[in-house]
Amino acid sequence: MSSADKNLSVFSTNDLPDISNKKFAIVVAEWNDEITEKLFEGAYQTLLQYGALAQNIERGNVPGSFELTLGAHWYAQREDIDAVIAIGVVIQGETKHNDYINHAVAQGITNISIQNNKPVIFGVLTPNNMEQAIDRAGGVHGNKGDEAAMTAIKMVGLKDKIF
Ligand code: DLZ
Repeated sequence: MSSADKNLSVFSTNDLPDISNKKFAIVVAEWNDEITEKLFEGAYQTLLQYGALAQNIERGNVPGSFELTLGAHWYAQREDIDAVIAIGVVIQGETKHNDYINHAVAQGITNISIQNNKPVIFGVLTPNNMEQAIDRAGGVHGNKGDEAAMTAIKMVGLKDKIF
Protein backbone atom coordinates (compact mmCIF):
# COMPACT_ATOMS: atom_id res chain seq x y z
CA MET A 1 0.00 0.00 0.00
CA SER A 2 1.45 3.39 -0.95
CA SER A 3 1.57 6.43 1.31
CA ALA A 4 -1.19 8.03 -0.78
CA ASP A 5 -3.46 5.01 -0.23
CA LYS A 6 -2.92 5.28 3.50
CA ASN A 7 -3.84 8.98 3.37
CA LEU A 8 -0.61 9.84 5.14
CA SER A 9 0.87 13.34 5.17
CA VAL A 10 4.35 12.75 3.89
CA PHE A 11 6.82 15.56 4.30
CA SER A 12 9.32 14.60 1.66
CA THR A 13 12.61 16.37 1.14
CA ASN A 14 12.28 15.79 -2.62
CA ASP A 15 10.51 19.11 -3.22
CA LEU A 16 13.22 21.67 -2.73
CA PRO A 17 12.09 24.90 -1.06
CA ASP A 18 12.42 28.48 -2.24
CA ILE A 19 15.51 29.61 -0.32
CA SER A 20 15.75 33.11 -1.75
CA ASN A 21 14.73 34.58 1.61
CA LYS A 22 16.65 32.09 3.78
CA LYS A 23 19.88 32.87 5.57
CA PHE A 24 22.77 30.47 5.90
CA ALA A 25 25.99 30.53 7.87
CA ILE A 26 28.99 28.45 6.86
CA VAL A 27 31.56 27.87 9.59
CA VAL A 28 34.93 26.76 8.24
CA ALA A 29 37.86 25.22 10.11
CA GLU A 30 41.26 26.57 9.08
CA TRP A 31 43.12 23.32 9.70
CA ASN A 32 43.72 21.53 6.37
CA ASP A 33 42.53 24.66 4.61
CA GLU A 34 43.54 23.38 1.17
CA ILE A 35 40.63 20.96 1.60
CA THR A 36 38.22 23.03 3.70
CA GLU A 37 38.38 25.83 1.10
CA LYS A 38 37.19 23.39 -1.56
CA LEU A 39 34.42 22.12 0.68
CA PHE A 40 33.40 25.70 1.46
CA GLU A 41 33.36 26.60 -2.22
CA GLY A 42 31.21 23.56 -2.98
CA ALA A 43 28.73 24.43 -0.25
CA TYR A 44 28.63 28.12 -1.19
CA GLN A 45 28.11 27.49 -4.91
CA THR A 46 25.42 24.91 -4.23
CA LEU A 47 23.47 27.35 -2.05
CA LEU A 48 23.68 29.97 -4.81
CA GLN A 49 22.75 27.42 -7.48
CA TYR A 50 19.57 26.50 -5.59
CA GLY A 51 18.48 30.09 -5.10
CA ALA A 52 20.16 31.52 -2.01
CA LEU A 53 21.27 35.14 -2.34
CA ALA A 54 24.94 35.93 -1.78
CA GLN A 55 24.04 38.59 0.79
CA ASN A 56 22.19 35.91 2.76
CA ILE A 57 25.23 33.69 3.17
CA GLU A 58 27.73 34.43 5.94
CA ARG A 59 31.06 32.78 6.55
CA GLY A 60 32.93 32.48 9.82
CA ASN A 61 36.34 30.82 10.20
CA VAL A 62 37.39 28.93 13.31
CA PRO A 63 40.94 27.68 14.02
CA GLY A 64 40.24 23.94 13.99
CA SER A 65 37.38 21.48 13.77
CA PHE A 66 37.15 21.27 17.53
CA GLU A 67 36.01 24.93 17.50
CA LEU A 68 33.26 24.26 14.93
CA THR A 69 30.72 23.51 17.64
CA LEU A 70 31.03 26.86 19.37
CA GLY A 71 31.30 28.80 16.12
CA ALA A 72 28.20 27.06 14.78
CA HIS A 73 26.40 27.61 18.09
CA TRP A 74 26.97 31.36 17.89
CA TYR A 75 25.42 31.47 14.43
CA ALA A 76 22.62 29.07 15.34
CA GLN A 77 21.60 31.35 18.23
CA ARG A 78 20.87 34.16 15.79
CA GLU A 79 17.19 34.25 14.94
CA ASP A 80 17.80 35.46 11.40
CA ILE A 81 19.94 32.42 10.48
CA ASP A 82 17.91 29.49 9.12
CA ALA A 83 20.68 26.89 8.90
CA VAL A 84 24.35 26.48 9.69
CA ILE A 85 26.87 24.35 7.82
CA ALA A 86 30.00 23.30 9.71
CA ILE A 87 32.98 22.42 7.53
CA GLY A 88 36.17 20.74 8.67
CA VAL A 89 38.66 18.00 7.85
CA VAL A 90 40.13 15.84 10.60
CA ILE A 91 42.80 13.55 9.25
CA GLN A 92 43.78 10.45 11.17
CA GLY A 93 47.17 10.81 12.83
CA GLU A 94 49.47 8.67 14.92
CA THR A 95 47.47 9.29 18.09
CA LYS A 96 43.76 9.19 18.88
CA HIS A 97 43.49 12.96 18.67
CA ASN A 98 41.27 12.72 15.60
CA ASP A 99 38.84 10.37 17.37
CA TYR A 100 38.36 12.79 20.23
CA ILE A 101 37.83 15.73 17.89
CA ASN A 102 35.43 13.82 15.62
CA HIS A 103 33.27 12.54 18.44
CA ALA A 104 33.23 15.90 20.20
CA VAL A 105 32.20 17.75 17.05
CA ALA A 106 29.59 15.20 15.99
CA GLN A 107 28.02 15.26 19.44
CA GLY A 108 28.39 19.03 19.78
CA ILE A 109 26.71 19.71 16.46
CA THR A 110 23.89 17.33 17.25
CA ASN A 111 23.34 19.10 20.55
CA ILE A 112 23.32 22.64 19.20
CA SER A 113 21.05 21.65 16.35
CA ILE A 114 18.48 20.37 18.82
CA GLN A 115 18.97 23.18 21.33
CA ASN A 116 18.46 25.83 18.67
CA ASN A 117 15.81 23.86 16.77
CA LYS A 118 17.46 24.48 13.42
CA PRO A 119 19.59 22.52 10.98
CA VAL A 120 23.27 22.47 11.81
CA ILE A 121 24.92 20.32 9.19
CA PHE A 122 27.92 18.09 9.82
CA GLY A 123 30.18 18.86 6.87
CA VAL A 124 33.26 17.33 8.46
CA LEU A 125 35.46 14.87 6.62
CA THR A 126 37.09 12.18 8.77
CA PRO A 127 39.53 10.58 6.32
CA ASN A 128 42.40 8.23 7.07
CA ASN A 129 44.75 10.26 4.88
CA MET A 130 45.02 13.31 2.65
CA GLU A 131 44.24 11.32 -0.50
CA GLN A 132 40.84 10.32 0.87
CA ALA A 133 40.21 13.95 1.73
CA ILE A 134 41.09 15.12 -1.80
CA ASP A 135 38.79 12.45 -3.26
CA ARG A 136 35.88 13.94 -1.28
CA ALA A 137 36.63 17.61 -1.91
CA GLY A 138 35.92 17.78 -5.63
CA GLY A 139 37.66 14.51 -6.52
CA VAL A 140 36.41 11.06 -7.48
CA HIS A 141 33.88 10.95 -4.64
CA GLY A 142 32.42 14.36 -5.41
CA ASN A 143 32.41 17.34 -3.11
CA LYS A 144 31.00 16.74 0.36
CA GLY A 145 30.55 20.51 0.71
CA ASP A 146 27.89 20.32 -2.02
CA GLU A 147 26.18 17.53 -0.13
CA ALA A 148 26.27 19.47 3.13
CA ALA A 149 24.58 22.43 1.42
CA MET A 150 21.91 20.19 -0.14
CA THR A 151 21.23 18.73 3.29
CA ALA A 152 20.84 22.22 4.73
CA ILE A 153 18.41 23.20 1.97
CA LYS A 154 16.32 20.07 2.45
CA MET A 155 16.16 20.46 6.21
CA VAL A 156 15.16 24.12 5.93
CA GLY A 157 12.33 23.06 3.60
CA LEU A 158 11.27 20.22 5.86
CA LYS A 159 11.14 22.51 8.89
CA ASP A 160 8.89 24.96 7.03
CA LYS A 161 6.53 22.15 6.13
CA ILE A 162 6.31 20.81 9.65
CA PHE A 163 5.99 24.07 11.62
C1 DLZ B 1 45.29 19.73 16.94
C2 DLZ B 1 44.62 19.30 15.68
C3 DLZ B 1 45.06 18.17 14.99
C4 DLZ B 1 46.20 17.33 15.46
N1 DLZ B 1 44.50 17.79 13.84
C5 DLZ B 1 43.47 18.51 13.34
C6 DLZ B 1 42.87 18.13 12.13
O1 DLZ B 1 43.24 17.18 11.43
N2 DLZ B 1 41.80 18.89 11.70
C7 DLZ B 1 41.33 19.98 12.39
O2 DLZ B 1 40.37 20.60 11.94
N3 DLZ B 1 41.91 20.36 13.55
C8 DLZ B 1 42.97 19.66 14.03
N4 DLZ B 1 43.56 20.05 15.19
C9 DLZ B 1 43.12 21.30 15.85
C10 DLZ B 1 41.88 21.12 16.77
O3 DLZ B 1 40.70 21.01 16.02
C11 DLZ B 1 41.73 22.34 17.72
O4 DLZ B 1 41.77 23.52 16.95
C12 DLZ B 1 42.82 22.39 18.77
O5 DLZ B 1 42.88 21.18 19.49
C13 DLZ B 1 42.56 23.56 19.78
O6 DLZ B 1 41.30 23.38 20.44
